[in-house]
Amino acid sequence: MTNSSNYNASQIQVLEGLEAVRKRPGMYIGSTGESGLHHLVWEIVDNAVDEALAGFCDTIEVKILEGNIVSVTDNGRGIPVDMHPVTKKPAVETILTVLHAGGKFGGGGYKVSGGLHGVGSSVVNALSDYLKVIICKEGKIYEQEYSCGHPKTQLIVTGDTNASGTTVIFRADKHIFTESIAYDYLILRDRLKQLAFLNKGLKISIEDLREEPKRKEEFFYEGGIIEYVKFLSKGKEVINNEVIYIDDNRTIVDKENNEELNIALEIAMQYNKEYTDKVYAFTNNIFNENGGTHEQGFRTALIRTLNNFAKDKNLFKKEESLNIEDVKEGLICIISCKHSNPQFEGQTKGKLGSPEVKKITDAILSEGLEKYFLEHPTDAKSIIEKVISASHAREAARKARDMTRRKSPLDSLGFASKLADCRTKDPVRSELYIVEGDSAGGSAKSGRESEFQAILPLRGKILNVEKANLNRILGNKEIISMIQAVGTGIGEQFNIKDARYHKVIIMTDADVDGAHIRILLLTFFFRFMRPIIENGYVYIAQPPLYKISQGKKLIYAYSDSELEKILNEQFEGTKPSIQRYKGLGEMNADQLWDTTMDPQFRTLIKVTIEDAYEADQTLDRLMGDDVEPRREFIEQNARYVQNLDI
Ligand code: TTJ
Repeated sequence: MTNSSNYNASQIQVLEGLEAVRKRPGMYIGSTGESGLHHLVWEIVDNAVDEALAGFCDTIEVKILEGNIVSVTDNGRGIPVDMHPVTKKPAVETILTVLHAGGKFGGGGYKVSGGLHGVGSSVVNALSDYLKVIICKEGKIYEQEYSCGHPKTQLIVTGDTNASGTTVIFRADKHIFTESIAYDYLILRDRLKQLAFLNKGLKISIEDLREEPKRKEEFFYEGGIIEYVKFLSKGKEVINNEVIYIDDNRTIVDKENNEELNIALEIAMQYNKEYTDKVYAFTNNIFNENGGTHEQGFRTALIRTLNNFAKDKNLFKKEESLNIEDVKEGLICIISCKHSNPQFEGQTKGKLGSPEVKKITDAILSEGLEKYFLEHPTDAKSIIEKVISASHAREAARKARDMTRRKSPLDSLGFASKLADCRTKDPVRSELYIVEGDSAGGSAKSGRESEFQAILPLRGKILNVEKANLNRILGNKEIISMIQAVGTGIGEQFNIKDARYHKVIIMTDADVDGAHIRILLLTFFFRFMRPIIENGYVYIAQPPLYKISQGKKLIYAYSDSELEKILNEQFEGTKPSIQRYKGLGEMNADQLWDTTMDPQFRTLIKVTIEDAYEADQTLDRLMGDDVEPRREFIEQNARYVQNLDI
């Protein structure tokens, strides 16, 4: 009969299709390593997520069973089981055995998430030495088993049920995944959690039953990407308390293809006080690592809206304007686009190419942001202040860079740097002491080991400038000398390889001015040379507070409590002379060497990034208009204060 020969023909085609997958698995899942193995799970999960996106399912359960068998269950409508008129096979069997067949079955209701995604269940079947599908639908339970893509049983009814949904259970073929078929719980967990963030209201659970202790986590976010942003902002000081959330959608007709395009957009964003940004764009739940048209539309709209707002409110000084760097500083943002037919650039879906999305995102964001600013004036003010201050800092950095870029480090600025350099040119051994005051600088120069210790004296004057902002700090000769001495450059031009010293040691007086200089320097390093802190190159010297002497006996104390201890333990019953150092300048060269500079005996405190961040925050408060923070600062440092002349 012609029927049976037809059957054979299509069967052969099917076999060829899935054989191709087994021959070149990399073509379909990228690799047969760890990434490809986990890709199998994503191919199956994507089908369930599609059913959720279509509005028919709200729960997905993923289990890793003993032997690295994976089970994925949804509570959707169930894959169709009706006979396909041409292949004379149930739709589900066709979906699981014919390459790329997914989208063509199920009567048009079958939406495909990321373009090729969602049609890969036959690929998973081909690469699994065991696969079982269980469908609960219209009162019945259906089951079918496969091996390496071939049906091992017919689709059979195994019972009755009131439930509906689909379960796929599979084991990756170890002859294909020769490296390993063991799943990494954390890889699966992180992506499933992300999927839950990206699809609000969808419950996704993951359970690892392979060995003790068994693990189970459930993800469910009513707020969706709002909660994603909160999650990414955890532990950071936020600027707008409430996450800004904008969502809207458009239907347009693509005239070229005479096709209707549905585009839904969600944006959630929040600023924090840090300097880096996290702006992540997704299309149909796929992360677009290289952004694309949604991200471009977002950027132009964000820059334009914030500029307009600042102009309207007269917040710009002269010819100021904000650029992308300014408006992105400290921003955490999720852009999630759901598109009925997205186009990507390149093979990997790393970049959304669909041109219409740029305009749509631009329109939706600017509209939404303007509305938000009207309704949340306090947050709007905080945000605009933040981006303007980011812009000022960048402008200051640019000016400083221009100055430091000139050729001769010594006299190009019309002044000679006071740097007394060390002789060695080996940065690993070299130390730069940044010393407060000319007189201490003098002692340090005479006392140092000039082979590897360089001295840069700074004048204390900058510190009495109450409202020294970074602009002025960077206009300061001493700071410029310091940038030149360190050698790395600053800001975007910074290069750690150019560091001339692997120890940059801040040596200031133990008083309020000294504390202030230290904060200023740390803030400067934090903002413009952060990697030298991160690399552990910045230190704080610990000069002594007291000299205690009696006859030939001489001991230094570095704190009040230490003084007390020394007096009690070493000078009991005597009356030694106690000198309190008001500043480094009171020490002679030998004393400074012995107490603070001699690598054998000195104490250096390595500055952590947290210290520097703290300093940065303190400086912000000190530079503001409030008197209170300055008073607090002085009080906190009062133990160092000799002459309170502020
Ligand atoms: C197709 O259109 C008619 C109603 O059912 C639609 C469908 O296929 N739904 C569907 C597929 N829900 N869940 C799946 C699915 C779930 C898993 C876990 C694995 C696979 C391959 C599909």
